[in-house]
Amino acid sequence: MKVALLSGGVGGARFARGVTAAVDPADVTVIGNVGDDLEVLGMAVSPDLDSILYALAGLNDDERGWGRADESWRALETVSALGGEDWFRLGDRDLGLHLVRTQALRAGEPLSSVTRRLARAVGIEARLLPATDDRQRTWIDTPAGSFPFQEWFVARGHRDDVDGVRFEGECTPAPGVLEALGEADVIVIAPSNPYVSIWPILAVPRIRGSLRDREVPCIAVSPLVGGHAVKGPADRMLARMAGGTSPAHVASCYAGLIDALVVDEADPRDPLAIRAVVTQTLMTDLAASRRLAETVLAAA
Ligand code: FO1
Repeated sequence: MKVALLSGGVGGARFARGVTAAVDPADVTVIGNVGDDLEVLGMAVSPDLDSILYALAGLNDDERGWGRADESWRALETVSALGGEDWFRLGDRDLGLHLVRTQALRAGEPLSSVTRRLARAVGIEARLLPATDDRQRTWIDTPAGSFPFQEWFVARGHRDDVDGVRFEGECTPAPGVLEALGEADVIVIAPSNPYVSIWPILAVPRIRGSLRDREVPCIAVSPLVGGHAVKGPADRMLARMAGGTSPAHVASCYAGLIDALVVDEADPRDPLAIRAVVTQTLMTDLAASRRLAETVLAAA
């Protein structure tokens, strides 16, 4: 079964790992969000692609949810001591990846090509693609002003309420993205924050068009458990921007694009305009991620 998975960072990366355990990884294409990419200390950082890459390679830090396991922070200590930019924490091992990517991008290599090389180098069998090779940046509109995504998320600790989300950049899909969506037997939207992880992918017009015109099922997994985000601000954003945190509110983020929504047993069983699949969605370990992926794929 060929799977095309749209994914953000932490939750999406965990789910992606489950999908590659549930089916042949060679049949999986993960299309990652790049709206939260940023430049730190002159380096090009793609946090969501990296979370997925580290998770698929088994190199991720499970507790933190981002970055690498067995990380050290010596370079960052030096940066801090020298009064450098240290609000976005890059670990020593992580830095190595950013150096390689930044050099390649500066030499003119597209992000999708560098990502393919990095994924191969860490032994990933699945295909990992950025949604676009173009520069895309997510902006968050709040009562305190508009902020680039990571400034709101990390520097301000996502404390500001969100009035709106915007995506800067006119983007076309990265090579392979439309093909993966066209060849898939099922398209899956990972349990990621709809607004800041999945919407940037859907903001690429031809990706949205491909989902709208799909001939195969598209199934989204809700990132909420009992109306609460496992991590991050998705519940607050849904309450404010969609008017609530029920499965219907989550589904409204993907109107016209999905055929089913996978929701947790702890969520209300209100009738949905689309099919609801009820299961345990909390991914406490790899076995739980795999079980969730199997349930999602069986629902296709
Ligand atoms: N998240 C934080 O909350 N604080 C950080 O300092 C931080 C650094 C970081 C470095 C590399 C990386 O790949 C991710 C990092 N993240 C950090 C996570 C990231 O900001 C978010 O999880 C995603 O952008 C949202 O999906």
